[in-house]
Amino acid sequence: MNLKDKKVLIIGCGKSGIGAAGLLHQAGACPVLFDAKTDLDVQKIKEKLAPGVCAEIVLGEVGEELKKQLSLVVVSPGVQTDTPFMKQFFDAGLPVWGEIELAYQFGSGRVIAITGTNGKTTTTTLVGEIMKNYFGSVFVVGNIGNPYTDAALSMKSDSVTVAEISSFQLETVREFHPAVSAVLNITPDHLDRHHTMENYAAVKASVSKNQTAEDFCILNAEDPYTEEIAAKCKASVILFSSRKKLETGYYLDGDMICSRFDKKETALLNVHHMHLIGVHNYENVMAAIAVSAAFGVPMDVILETVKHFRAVEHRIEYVAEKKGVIYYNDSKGTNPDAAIKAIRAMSRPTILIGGGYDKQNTYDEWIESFDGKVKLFVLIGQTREAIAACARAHGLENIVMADTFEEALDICVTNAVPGDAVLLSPACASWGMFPNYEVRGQMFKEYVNGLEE
Ligand code: UMA
Repeated sequence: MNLKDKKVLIIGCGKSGIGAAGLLHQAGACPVLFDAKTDLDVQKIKEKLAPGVCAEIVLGEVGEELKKQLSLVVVSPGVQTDTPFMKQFFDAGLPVWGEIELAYQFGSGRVIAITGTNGKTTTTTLVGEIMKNYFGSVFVVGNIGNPYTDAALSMKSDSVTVAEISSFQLETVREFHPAVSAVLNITPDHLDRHHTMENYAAVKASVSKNQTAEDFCILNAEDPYTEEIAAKCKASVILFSSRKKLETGYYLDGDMICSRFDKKETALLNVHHMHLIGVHNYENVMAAIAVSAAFGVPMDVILETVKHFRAVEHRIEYVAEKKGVIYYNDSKGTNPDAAIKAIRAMSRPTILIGGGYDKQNTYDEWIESFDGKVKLFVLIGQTREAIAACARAHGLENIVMADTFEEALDICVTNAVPGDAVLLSPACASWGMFPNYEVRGQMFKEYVNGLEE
């Protein structure tokens, strides 16, 4: 679509909106940044725009006059699309693209897209590192925190884009076509937005909707939705499994990550020869190997990168040991499934901080996974009463409520003894108390690093 001199409405003045405005300005369009929040500081929004980028800023409501002038609507991932507000644009026959679609339309080169409920950031970062060790021009973008639109116009035909793509972002892609896609796993999350698991799984599966027989789609053999996705997918499907040896694909056999193609089994890597821990991480590594090999990177480059790769920030991240207590930041544990992985990785008696924004998840499986390790459960946020009720129903007694994050941290420090772990792994999004999980994790780390040795 030629957007020269065309008025484009961008919904959301967050990271994606700012990125989209920059791209549209450079493409010669007239971006209008809109946000539903009327109390935003217009000056501050302008300061976030890259130097030289101009955009009209509208808060609160989109007037009829403006609506008539629009050629395109670009939505930020946090904007729900099945609302009366969005319906007015669909009804007006306007094309509605997500920020990912906009970037894809203006970007160049080949794309790798990684989605899934958990493990996206670790896998995307690892694949990005592997690509950087083999190709000259690599961009790591998307839900990971770097808007795709920020990078799109710097891409060349030989560029490689490694994109972490969330279900929110997949709702509004149209022609987005990755050469290699991966769906790492699908477990309950964001049901407040997608309403049912079926909807959520269908949105995740749509990462491969434009792929063709020349492309590859990497899927987890143990995921209940894999068969369904594979049946609809036109790309070559490559499976990985942490539970069984596969006839074809990548799998864990004891401590070894192996592959089998054309009936030939190859032992690739002993999991003790890498820094990542936990079966969920072995799955992320297998997915990263599968993605990178399908993309054409030689196996020796892939394995060398995997061996040196360290855990990403906010994901079961070791923060410090203070007075014999080890502090772990798992602020990225924003749903029960991610939080289960973190508590499973703990080997010490653990004081666990949980709770936050209500995404209408259930907490039984998470609490069942504690396995006697949680000596004190400190709860915060909107979900704290629901989690406490669930924990009590599962026989957990040591529960305390905190009104603020600081209070929760103080409670942890007062109650921890040498040999314990304190784990921030809330199983809930941070919204309501923090702008995002990064800020929550940073606050945790700052507090811990400020404690006496
Ligand atoms: N807004 C509206 N109307 C709405 C909803 C939001 O105007 O109906 C406005 C808000 O007032 C706010 C702005 O939109 O000013 C925020 O937009 P956004 O929520 O899309 O957030 P961004 O800052 O653009 O960040 C988004 C992703 N956020 C979400 O999907 C919620 C970031 O993922 C991503 O890193 C960034 O784009 C760059 O691509 C974060 C995330 O929490 C990390 N993702 C979820 C997850 O991982 O579980 C999906």
